[in-house]
Amino acid sequence: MGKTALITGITGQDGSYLTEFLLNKGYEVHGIIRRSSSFNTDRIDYLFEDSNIGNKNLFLHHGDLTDSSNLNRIIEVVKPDEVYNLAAQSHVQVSFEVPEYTVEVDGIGTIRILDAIRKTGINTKFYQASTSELFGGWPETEPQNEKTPFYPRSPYAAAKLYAHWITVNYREAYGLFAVNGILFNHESPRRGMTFVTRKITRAVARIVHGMQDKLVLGNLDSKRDWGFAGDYVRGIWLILQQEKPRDYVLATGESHSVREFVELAFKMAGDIDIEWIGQGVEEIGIDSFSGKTLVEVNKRYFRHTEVELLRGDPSKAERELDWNREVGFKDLVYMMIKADIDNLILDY
Ligand code: NDP
Ligand code: GDR
Repeated sequence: MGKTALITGITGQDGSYLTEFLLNKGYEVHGIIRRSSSFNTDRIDYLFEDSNIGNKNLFLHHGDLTDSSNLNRIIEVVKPDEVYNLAAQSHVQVSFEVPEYTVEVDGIGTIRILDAIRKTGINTKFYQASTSELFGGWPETEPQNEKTPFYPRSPYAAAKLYAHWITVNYREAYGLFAVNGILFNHESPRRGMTFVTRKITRAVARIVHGMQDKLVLGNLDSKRDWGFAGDYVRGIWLILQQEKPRDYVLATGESHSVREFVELAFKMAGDIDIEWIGQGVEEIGIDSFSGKTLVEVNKRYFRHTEVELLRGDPSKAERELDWNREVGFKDLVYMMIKADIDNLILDY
């Protein structure tokens, strides 16, 4: 008999990759989706279209992390061997606008699931989607690892900090197999369009094809450790396969600025060299050949408190999980820009 997994956030970027990964491993996968006035299963629809999977090994349940009644019921009915808690209001900037909702979902939502597991007494392993945002991105702390002190810099990170520690607490207090994966940024062609990488690749594809004039961004100098989501869901699964419940950092160990990402995307999509002129909100990026302005800065995308520099140290995961990322930075940018160009051609 294969194992049964329950995934919250199955309709998100990571949820879709993890579902595909687990189905390929022979799991029966159950996912929790929110009721929505429009379809919200785009990222996993292709799995249902596969006649070997659809309606056989993949099942969806309506629910919400703000409602413990459904979580208790679903956990009782599904009796999962593994629970992956990926659901979240995951946008850092948006968390400044909806701080209370963010903690309700990302913080309290986590205890709702943990407590449902504890009360039902089901023997299951629990994975919590923890984040590099917990570190705060202070340059003197890089590369950040499992021992780096936390310093959350947003309502999102503060909510995730609670979720992180309550996961540790339920492990220690009740002996649950409950673990955190402290994941650095991971991206893909399925990344939400308002996160900076996808915002860039989508806009650059459109600009190069004459469908958009410019790309408007916030802080060009923040640095992130960007990996590929497909590599990270493999790491997530490995974390739950260990004998002992332990928390792990997953990262590439490399860091690049938003500015570098923009330059590479334009180069790959249209052989365009970007030249930067001016400073702060006055800074623009021009096509060095035509002189046309292609990038502008607008302070509305600046964060109240910024996480300046993230670069992770994945050596514990490499050593103990035998995990390594396969996709490097340039391949990731290429994969995303190519997919966005292909999407335009398909739409056309
Ligand atoms: P996404 O934003 O792509 O997906 C979030 C998922 O959560 C969606 O399925 C969304 O549903 C669901 N969701 C949101 N609110 C609720 C709610 N109230 N009840 C139930 N479900 C809800 O995130 P990612 O896939 O990128 O990330 C997965 C997890 O990993 C998140 O917890 C994120 O914070 C964390 N993380 C992500 C990193 C990254 O770089 N991607 C790095 C570190 C941590 P819907 O589709 O209906 O909106
Ligand atoms: P992040 O991702 O905040 O790291 O959180 P995001 O892509 O939103 O921002 C990365 C950096 O880019 C800067 N930036 C912009 N960001 C956005 N979204 N839009 C812009 O126009 C823009 N211009 C510059 C930001 O200031 C920031 O420094 C992601 C999410 O997936 C979290 O859920 C996850 O926990 C962390 O990664 C690890």
